[in-house]
Amino acid sequence: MAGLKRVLAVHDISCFGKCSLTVALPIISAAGVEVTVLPTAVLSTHTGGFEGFTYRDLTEDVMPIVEHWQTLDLHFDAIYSGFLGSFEQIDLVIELISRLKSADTKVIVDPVMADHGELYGLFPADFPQGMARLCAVADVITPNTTEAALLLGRDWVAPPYEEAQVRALCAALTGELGARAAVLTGVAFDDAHLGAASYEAAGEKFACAQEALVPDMYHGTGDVFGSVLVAALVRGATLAQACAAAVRFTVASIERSYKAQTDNRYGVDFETGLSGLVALIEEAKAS
Ligand code: PXL
Repeated sequence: MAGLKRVLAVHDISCFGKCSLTVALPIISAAGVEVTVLPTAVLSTHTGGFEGFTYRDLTEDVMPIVEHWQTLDLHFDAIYSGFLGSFEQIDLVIELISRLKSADTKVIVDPVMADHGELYGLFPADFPQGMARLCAVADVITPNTTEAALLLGRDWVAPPYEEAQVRALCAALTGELGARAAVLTGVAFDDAHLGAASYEAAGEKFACAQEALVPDMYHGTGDVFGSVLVAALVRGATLAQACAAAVRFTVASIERSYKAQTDNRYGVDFETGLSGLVALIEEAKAS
């Protein structure tokens, strides 16, 4: 009997600030997909712009949780990893993927570590090399342009970009890192639009999804984007369709927060869009 599709989300819980598991869980569930969570750490807030946050590392709990699940013979349609706090956690995620993946499990890795040309201050300079090892076992990786540059050992180039430049970067992410497909976020071809590009190495399929730019920056948008992408893929969308749905949902969430002028650190209003998420994904699948 076919039940709900099931995603394993491996991220921290940032208790306040709407990112990581507090975003992945509601969004993927609202898309009609069951979510199993593996929290890698518990923080009082995310690390973007807050001082004095707490950080409870859960590295020691990861393998016992995985070993228990192995006794239950669970099946995951996707494994989705995000923010990881250490090299040890990167290795544990590589190990848990090899233990929990079935032949039809899609592995989506968001190599969260940098933005706007800078590696986040809490990571050592060689962290991108560890993330590159995790990307090698992924079906889809979802770096922003800064993370892409760091993963490939290149200098970051600020937007706007030429389409050929973005396509070449996506091809390098798959060709040099070993992931089957890449979704590059933070892609802009002019000053008025922002979106993402997707590339599948098999068949060299390249597509771009762009929406009107909202002139402000909010935390947690990468996790909103990744969660919709994962949910859409599990619901049978192609990579290009999933990417278009994720861009649309994320930009609409940003627009609501921009209109409400809420604190940028507090995340975006994705909640208002949840009731329309299944329709949005199905619309993207039909186009
Ligand atoms: O949104 C990614 C993310 C997840 N978790 C933590 C973070 C960040 C981004 O800064 O700090 C703890």
